[in-house]
Amino acid sequence: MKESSTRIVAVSNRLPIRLVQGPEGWEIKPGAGGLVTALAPVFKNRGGTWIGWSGGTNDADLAGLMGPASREAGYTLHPVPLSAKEVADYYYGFSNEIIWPLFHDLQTRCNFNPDYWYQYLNVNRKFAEVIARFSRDSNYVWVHDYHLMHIGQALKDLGVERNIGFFLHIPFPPADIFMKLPWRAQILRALLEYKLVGFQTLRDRRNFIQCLRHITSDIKILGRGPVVTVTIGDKEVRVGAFPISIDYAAFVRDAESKEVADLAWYLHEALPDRQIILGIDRLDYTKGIPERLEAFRDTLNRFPELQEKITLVQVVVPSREEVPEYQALKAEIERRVGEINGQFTRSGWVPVHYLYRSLERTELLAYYRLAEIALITPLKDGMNLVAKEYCACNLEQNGVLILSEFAGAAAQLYKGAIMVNPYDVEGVSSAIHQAFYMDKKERRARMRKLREIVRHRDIFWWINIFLKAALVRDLHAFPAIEDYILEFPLESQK
Ligand code: GDG
Repeated sequence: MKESSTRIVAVSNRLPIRLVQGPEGWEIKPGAGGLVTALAPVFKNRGGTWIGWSGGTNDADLAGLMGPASREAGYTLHPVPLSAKEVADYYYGFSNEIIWPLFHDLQTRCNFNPDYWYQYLNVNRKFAEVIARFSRDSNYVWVHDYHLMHIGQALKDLGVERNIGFFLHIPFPPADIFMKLPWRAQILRALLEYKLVGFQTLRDRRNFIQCLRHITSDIKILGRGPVVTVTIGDKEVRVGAFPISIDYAAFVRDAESKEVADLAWYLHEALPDRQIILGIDRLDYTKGIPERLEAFRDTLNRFPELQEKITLVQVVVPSREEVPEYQALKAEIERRVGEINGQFTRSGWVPVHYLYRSLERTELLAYYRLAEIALITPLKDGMNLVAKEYCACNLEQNGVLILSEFAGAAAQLYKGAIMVNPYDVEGVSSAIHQAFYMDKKERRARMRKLREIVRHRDIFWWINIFLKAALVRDLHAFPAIEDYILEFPLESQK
């Protein structure tokens, strides 16, 4: 199979589109996620197909819209129709009440309901049927993320042979956590039905291989470096670490625009003589928002001289709002914001500016440009693209990135960022203090380093290395160990 000309079939839980209710019924608009933006030009060049759920539960309404939407996108879209019950048990249930918390090391939040598992199998089989129908054996089928770990197995059960690879966007947990999953062996065996399994970091890959050792002793690892070959019996699977990234050039270009520059100036003018600390997260308990607010409160208590000199702008993007756990998290965040502002606000200074909404791209980039400090402290995160986007947009190179040790991005960015344990309230607050007083020279040196890494290892590089690992016959042709697979050394060296 040739790398450059192989037609790709991308498969993800959601199609890269948004459904919008227009005056004459549903309208389809292009999606805006990083993966869509990255894959779209590649697909346009070599042709491609995207398979996924439309986001609705009445696909009959959409049937006539997919053709025009595909023509507009430049690649073909095929929806996998799902009923409300399937969405409830496969998506909200198995994916988001079991795999999401478990893979972020939060096993006490898991609801191991067996019905969810059966529905997960059922929906993965439905995806496999659509793949079987709309792909050929000369295609490369690239499956994305934790909702669809069983597709390789489902295709095999259907007797369909494809060159198929999988990329996990979230972390893979250590064995003592993963082994709590009642369906652990089935999931591991299903993942071995892919020809390539990709993770964000070496840490995730090591966890995966350790879990495999729990279900079999007949395992060999061949090779070294970012991609290795795992053999189990007569099965051979490539397993690699491929840190996802952003379209660096597009972020720089847009951040340079007059619109973004003007808005950044205007927003900062409203908060003169202060350093702005920025937090941007989807509403999710993995992002460590309450812990971060505690650290900010601690900063104001322990370093009172910083009062009126720092402002935390915390953007929380609404997500999974119909789930009670997320409603409770929102209430908790709002309670803490209220307490901090109640305690510290002075005339002309409100310590926390809290925005509960999604920002337009221009506004998002303006905040990235203007913030002197980015405070990115997830409890655990596959990668965290916000960290990379902040660096790309920091054109003046005067920003400081404070980053969680438990974000996948730590492996690449730890040398330029101030690294923190998000559970360590005083550690994070000391990092804020350090960032506040960091001089221009050090800021510039660190930010340069960070931007260089993100520029060099952008989203196009990511697509290329994944496809190379999937399609080269001989892994010796694969690049040797390079900076991108460095691991964050937890205690030894910071
Ligand atoms: C999963 C993994 C992994 C955020 N707020 C706004 C907005 N965003 C955009 C950001 C960024 C994206 O959303 C968030 O990406 P993250 O990587 O931070 O997080 P997840 O959504 O949890 O994604 C993660 C990722 O997959 C990719 O593999 O990095 O670890 O959990 O691109 O810019 N965009 C706009 N307005 C906002 O208010 N327009």
